[in-house]
Amino acid sequence: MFGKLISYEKHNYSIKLNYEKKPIFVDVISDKAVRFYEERESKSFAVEAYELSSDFSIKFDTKLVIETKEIKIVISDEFKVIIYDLMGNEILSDCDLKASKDDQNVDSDLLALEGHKSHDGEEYKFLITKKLHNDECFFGLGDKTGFLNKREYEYIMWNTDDPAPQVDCFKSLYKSIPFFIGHHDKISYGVFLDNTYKSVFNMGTEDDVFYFGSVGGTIDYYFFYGPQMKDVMTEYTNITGRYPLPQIWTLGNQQSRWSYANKEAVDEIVDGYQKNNIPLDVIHLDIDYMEDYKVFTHSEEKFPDMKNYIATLAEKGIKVVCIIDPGVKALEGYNVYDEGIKNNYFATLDGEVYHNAVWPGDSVFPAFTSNRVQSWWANNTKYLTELGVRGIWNDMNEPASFKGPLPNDVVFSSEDKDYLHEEVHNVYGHLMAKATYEGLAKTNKRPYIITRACYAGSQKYTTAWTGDNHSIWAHLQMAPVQLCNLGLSGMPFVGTDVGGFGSHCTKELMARWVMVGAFSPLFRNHSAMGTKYQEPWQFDQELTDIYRKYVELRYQLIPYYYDLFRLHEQTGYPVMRPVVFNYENDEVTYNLNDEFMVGDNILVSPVVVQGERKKLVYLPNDKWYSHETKELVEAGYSIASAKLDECPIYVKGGSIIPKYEKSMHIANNIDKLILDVYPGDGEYTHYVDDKETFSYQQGEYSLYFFKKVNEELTIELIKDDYKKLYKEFEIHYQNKIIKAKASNKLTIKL
Ligand code: MIG
Repeated sequence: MFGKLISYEKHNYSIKLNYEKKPIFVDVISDKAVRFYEERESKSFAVEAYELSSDFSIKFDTKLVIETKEIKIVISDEFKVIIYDLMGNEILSDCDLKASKDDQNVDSDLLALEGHKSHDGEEYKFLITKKLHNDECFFGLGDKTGFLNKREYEYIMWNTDDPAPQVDCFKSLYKSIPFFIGHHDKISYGVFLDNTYKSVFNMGTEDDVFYFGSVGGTIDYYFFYGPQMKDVMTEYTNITGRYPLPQIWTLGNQQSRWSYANKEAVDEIVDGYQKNNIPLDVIHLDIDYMEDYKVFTHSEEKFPDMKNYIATLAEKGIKVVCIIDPGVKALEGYNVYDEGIKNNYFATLDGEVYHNAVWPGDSVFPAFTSNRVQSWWANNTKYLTELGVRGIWNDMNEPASFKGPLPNDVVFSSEDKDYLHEEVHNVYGHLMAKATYEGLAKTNKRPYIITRACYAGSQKYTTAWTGDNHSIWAHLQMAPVQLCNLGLSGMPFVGTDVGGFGSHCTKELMARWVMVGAFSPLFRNHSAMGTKYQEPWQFDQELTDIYRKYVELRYQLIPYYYDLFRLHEQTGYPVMRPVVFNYENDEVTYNLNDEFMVGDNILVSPVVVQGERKKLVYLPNDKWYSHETKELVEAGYSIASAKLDECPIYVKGGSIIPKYEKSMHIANNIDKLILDVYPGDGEYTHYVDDKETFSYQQGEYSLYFFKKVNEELTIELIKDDYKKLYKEFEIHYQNKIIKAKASNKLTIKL
């Protein structure tokens, strides 16, 4: 493909390798991040800009050797790349052994008769084959099904809405995040293939190699060195961006259903929550609030005087989020359609506006690739924000369509080029979220968007949910792993439909799901039309009480979550993470599917199997205390009690966890902060701002530093640019409660 390496040139700090057949470029971005690429045919959708590092050396004879302060890269003929750390460990290396994609000697036509496929049948434009290390594990890759460790599975990046219950053998789901973390010999690294065409990630179904490649576009991939996963996440999100701090209420409990189709239905839900004393912050309106499924309309019949109604809900502490699909009803006289037609905003095929069908029937699709279309869509969101809607839920943006998939050659035009569907399919949801972000940002509040489809870098604009799961145990088992892998793919604000979307939810499943849901960054109960209603009180009193218990716990932990979002914005670390993220030298964690961590301090080991009332818990080597009893629990395996209302939760020794008092809604101003302190020495930085606007980006925030040494806790205000500070601290330590009036520096004897 490339031939011999002949020479190299340096332009600024970008390196061009002249091969016999075609050149390759190498950008050293930091000591740990390097990009390898062919000249691109179009711009990147994920990466906006980066600076080049100048801090590296180059040697060339027949091979080009680049050395940074952390890694050594050897590039030779046929664009063969080997990357070492400075101890000489081989981290990632191209392999001469080629993947055997097409060698399966089977009659695929015959297999197809019974609905089987011999292989995916794609012609890949390039496949990059890497050596698989004996103990290598893979994480990330977006929302793919299956387990935490992706080794020995093959995935296809092609945003897909498949309503069948999603199981391990699914190759594609709604999202395409072509980024993974590899881990072997106690070293972590990351690879990001920035290619939006249909791509394959084969993580070792063929013995000694793994490979990735795409049906179109160009080779363009980044390597990120660890050696720890934390470093990899920081490097990857330096390139693709991070989730900006959310408004704090978005961390609260959210209730949805397809659909609460009128005002009465919504009132019933709000009342139900109130009567049952379960905290709630958000109600979601699914497609039926619209008039004939026309986006940026509402049904005046179902929601009379909607603006006023939303204001009444706001007084009760409830925010409204509305769904918006990309498909625009093709109907003359409907302003969104008319404007789009007049200005050529819609995708075309053979020069005509392209039609397919979605909820509104005959529909057309905005070309979000264009900046003009983005701004138009952004302005359209005003329709909702002026009604008082506080967030937008983007669905069907794979894009999904009822009359067969969009053909590959549908054209999405833009100011710089006409893109074909095959190139921008995987970024359609990403671009829709970007446009929506632009619209919501005009309200001067931090935008809240939830998307189903996305691409690498979508975390700059949006949260995500995992789409149409089912109320089945397999999907509860998948929930933490899927969310953890999304976190390791740069998306920190993610959740599943709590209780499951399709199928009827049982009481026991709901009890177990809320234990996972209450710890998921995005905490929303949602279910499909025709399935059992699954608001907490639809089961029985016992379940209602269990649900309340975990929602209350979530509300107490809100400041801890908010701090983790702040940490994410600074480092790229996920909020909810697999145990391996914090304990990557512990091999047990590589395949630990039924436990997860929230930050560095809290480990949750939920029951995800029907009928279980005991849980086999694994605690990595550290000091752990039961959150419930505060007792010390030995590291390693143990069996915890897990009655229907019990979820084993552990807190690391030395933790200082900030908590709020129980409340029915999340408030922006809080006078009292509780510090839940555990034996051992530790420290913690706590972040406070207005929880709603962008002023923190101008430095308007405060920081507290908590430190525990022996039996003494100090609380110090180390930055005070946000003026509404706490008035009181309440320290919970073992079985003591100590109250203290706030001041700039406090020392408390425990
Ligand atoms: O074809 O808007 O995943 O959450 O309730 C179904 C109706 C369309 C799919 C979403 C789901 C939502 C439903 N939507």
